Amino acid sequence: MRRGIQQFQKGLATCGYLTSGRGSTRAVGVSLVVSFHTTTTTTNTTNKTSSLSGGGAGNFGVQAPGSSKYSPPINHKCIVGAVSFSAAAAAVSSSSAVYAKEPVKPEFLPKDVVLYQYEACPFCNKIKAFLDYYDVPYKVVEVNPISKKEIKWSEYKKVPILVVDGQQMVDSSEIIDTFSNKILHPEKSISKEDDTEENQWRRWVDNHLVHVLSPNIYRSGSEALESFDYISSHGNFGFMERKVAKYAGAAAMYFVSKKLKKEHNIIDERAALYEAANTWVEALKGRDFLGGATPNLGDLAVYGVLRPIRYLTSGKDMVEHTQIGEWYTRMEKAVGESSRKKAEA
Ligand SMILES: N[C@@H](CCC(=O)N[C@@H](CS)C(=O)NCC(=O)O)C(=O)O
Repeated sequence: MRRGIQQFQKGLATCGYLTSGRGSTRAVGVSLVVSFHTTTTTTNTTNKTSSLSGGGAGNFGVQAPGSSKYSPPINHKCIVGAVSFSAAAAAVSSSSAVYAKEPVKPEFLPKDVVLYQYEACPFCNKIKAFLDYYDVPYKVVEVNPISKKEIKWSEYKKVPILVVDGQQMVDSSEIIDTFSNKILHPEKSISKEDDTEENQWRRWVDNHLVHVLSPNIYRSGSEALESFDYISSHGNFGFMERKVAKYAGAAAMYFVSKKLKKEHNIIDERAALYEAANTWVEALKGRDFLGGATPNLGDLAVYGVLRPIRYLTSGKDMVEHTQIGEWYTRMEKAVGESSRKKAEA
């Protein structure tokens, strides 16, 4: 039983936006030991010790692409909130525009696409936004975060994993690179190294935006519970696992998020979220989408990682306190219904 609980708790801390890395938790309720990367935090109801040894889960100091201070997002750290941006609101173009999917040419469509995922994982949602927008039918295998038995066949132990006509693809940005070269422009391969505006913002998503999410969705006890309610009700958990996940996971991640905040010099997590949202709106420069009249991979990446939080308290706050709402609504319309259903029908 105890081993089961330990395994279970380890599973709780697996999602990148739960922990931003590999983690383990021990001893439900009374004490929680959470370790990830090189860092260990021990929390007890009466006693709390932590050793913060760096090796962070992310990179909060990345300047937004286009900003004069922008440099490639590698091992840069600075205080979130340092990026200033003009308050000039991006003029949103007429609401009469019709936003729709961009279906892939049938001859380029793969026959069989299977996504191994956690429903609430931001990286997995990035892939789903891409597949949905390009109307690529796909099946989903929800992975149990504790046993991971659904991906036992793979050496890669994270999600998303996308299997396209039998070929395994891993890492959300790599998957999108490979897959978009295959289905969108098979005649000309585009490298993710190309320093386009689209790629810069895709990197900003991976190196900055995803790391702002955890401190926000676990900001308070009630928000952590709300998040784990969502995660445990959408994930592939056994009956008991689901029950324990909600409370043990919420408690563990509440403490982890405080540590992440410290590690990344975040003073106010909501301010960091609002700033990221406004930075993104500024990047649009008045266009409907980063891609102009239609979304590009930058739009899909931002939309994908924000999708799991949009209707949580943090996502609602973000829309209420920033200008991102109109773009988000356009994205919802453009991406439309999930193409996942088609494969399952
Ligand atoms: N860079 C990867 C990150 C993937 C990732 O961290 N996935 C988390 C779920 S959100 C995971 O599977 N973690 C499992 C683990 O660390 O053991 C990507 O973009 O796909």
